[in-house]
Amino acid sequence: MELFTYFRSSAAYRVRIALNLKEIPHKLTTVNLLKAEHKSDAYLKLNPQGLVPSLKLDDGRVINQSTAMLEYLEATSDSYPLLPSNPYDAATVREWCNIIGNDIHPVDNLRILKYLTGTLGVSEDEKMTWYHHWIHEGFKALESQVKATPYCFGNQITLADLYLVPQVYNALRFDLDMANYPKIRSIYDACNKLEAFINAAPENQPQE
Ligand SMILES: N[C@@H](CCC(=O)N[C@@H](CS)C(=O)NCC(=O)O)C(=O)O
Repeated sequence: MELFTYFRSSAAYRVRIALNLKEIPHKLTTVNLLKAEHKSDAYLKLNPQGLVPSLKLDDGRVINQSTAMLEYLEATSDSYPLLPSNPYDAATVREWCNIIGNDIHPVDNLRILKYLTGTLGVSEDEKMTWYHHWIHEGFKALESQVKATPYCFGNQITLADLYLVPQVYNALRFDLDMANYPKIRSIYDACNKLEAFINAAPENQPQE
């Protein structure tokens, strides 16, 4: 498989962790967002939305949208299940993934922030207020539900951890005060002791 990725893309980061945990052989190809490589004709043929990541399967077929990739990997790989077997528990894990993937990440994404400051003329301070606000909204709900024993859903790593770690990484990069989220912080620290998470981290990716 070939994952088109960018070191700071949290959607790509989720998939990098899954590929590592499941030990699926893959190649990483950098799409540099700062150089607008995601808007190139070649990349748009792969991903018409011009967003990272994109996953090319061994037979050449392509999957876009990180959630679709994670579901595909979960359905096609027997190794390292990332959802609890009980359907209600699996729904709970998906619920937590969606708080991040559907309700935090889309409104705090690079193109939204650029639209705020560029098209709408919002100041840098106002942009950061927006950014922090939407993370706090989601993290408050997550903090009240996740188990943190030591991972989101107990002692099984689940998809929820794959969504949470990149989002926390991002929050810390933008100086979000994590004082009210001790469980989220401890899950982040527990996951980051594992090789699959360490190898997927932005600082361990090529930037070009
Ligand atoms: N829902 C998409 C989101 C993809 C996405 O927003 N990717 C970001 C990086 S994390 C991106 O490519 N941003 C480029 C831009 O905003 O111009 C997914 O989960 O794959």
